[in-house]
Order: sequence, then structure tokens, then C-alpha cells
Amino acid sequence: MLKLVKGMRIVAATHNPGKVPEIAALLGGDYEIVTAGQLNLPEPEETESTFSGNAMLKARHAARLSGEVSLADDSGLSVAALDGAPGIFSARWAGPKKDFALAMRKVEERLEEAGATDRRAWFTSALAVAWPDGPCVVVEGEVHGELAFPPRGERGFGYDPIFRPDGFDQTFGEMEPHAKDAMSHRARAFEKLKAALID
Ligand code: ITT
Repeated sequence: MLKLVKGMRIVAATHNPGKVPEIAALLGGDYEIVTAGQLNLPEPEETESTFSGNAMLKARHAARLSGEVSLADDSGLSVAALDGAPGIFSARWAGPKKDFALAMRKVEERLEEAGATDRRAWFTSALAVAWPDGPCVVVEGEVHGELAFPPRGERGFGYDPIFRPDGFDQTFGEMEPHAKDAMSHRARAFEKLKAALID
């Protein structure tokens, strides 16, 4: 049976410092979390064409190298008027310096170039858990909303300052972390993961 047992150590297979506190909060303090960075694991190249594919690739890579159960998140922002871009390329739009002010400007410029007034967008998170002996489970969660320019708020990470989830006035960048964690794409994927893997 593939299960996550309370107290066990899980490798958070991410090199993104913004994701680590969210993953820790969503796992609810019931697990010992060690990050890929702490274990000096190299970052794999994300060669798949879907969020789930890349999440499995990252989880399997970390599980193989660490010999421990590993959890990876592959996520991104999709913009309706840009045919889903940046999508799986969300991190890459920020360039080698991981400059998300640049990435957010790029989203705004692409919308202006397209003459688009549709501001609908959504975040996706694919979460994969891989065991060192081979099995892997993957789930996806989404949250829908609208883009807001100029960016607002200093909280969160990545594209949070330009994303306002449906039904809320604040962007993810303005929300308290626990408010984002109650309804984010990552939280929704976690609910599915818990249903599948936690008793
Ligand atoms: P790892 O692969 O090491 O986890 P990464 O940043 O490269 O780190 P991704 O390939 O999954 O991760 O890229 C997803 C990008 O999408 C990420 O860099 C963020 O900019 C953005 N993103 C994902 N979830 C987000 C969130 O909750 N809020 C804001 N931006 C988010």
C-alpha cells in the first residue's frame, strides 16, 4: 500500500524557496521535511510537456538520488487570452535571474500586444510523490481568477502579486499566507493527495 505515515521524512523536491513553507504548512507539521537543496540534490531539467509529467520527473529524480520518499510540485500561471501561456514555462519567463517583476511585465506586455481585454487566468499545481523503489502518484489542483495590473502585495512568491482569485478582492501577494493556503491550486492538489495517500 502506498501511504504517507505520520512522522516519516519526506524530501521536498524543490529548489524554489517560495514553495517550501507552503508545502510544510499543507503537510500540517506531521512530517519531517528536508529539501532537495539541503541534500545538495541537483535540479533536473524539466523536459516533459505537462505539469504532471514534470512533477513526476522531479519527484522520481529526487527519490532515486536520495533513496527517500520525495514530493515535487510543478506549477504555473496560465492566461486565457495567451492560450494558456506561460503555463509550464512560468519559471522560465523569469529568466536565469528568476526575476518575477520581469515575468509579470512580460505577461502584461503580451496582453497589450494581443489587444486582449480578457483577464482570466488560473494557477495549476501538480504534486507528485515518488518512492525510491519506483511507484509514483500524481494529482493536480487549480484555482481560477483574474490578472491585476499593476502588481499588488509583497507576500507569496512568483506571480502572486498579479493574481486575484475569483471571489476575493486581494491578490495572492496581498493575502495572509494562511488565506492563500486555504484555497490555492497547491492546497487543492494537496487535498487530493491526502485523500489518496494519508489515512
Ligand atoms: P522547482 O522546480 O525547484 O520546484 P521552480 O520555480 O522551477 O522550482 P516550477 O518549474 O514548478 O518551479 O515553476 C513554477 C513557477 O510558476 C514558479 O517559479 C512560480 O513563479 C510560478 N508559480 C507556481 N506556483 C505559484 C504560486 O503559488 N504563486 C505564484 N507563482 C507561482
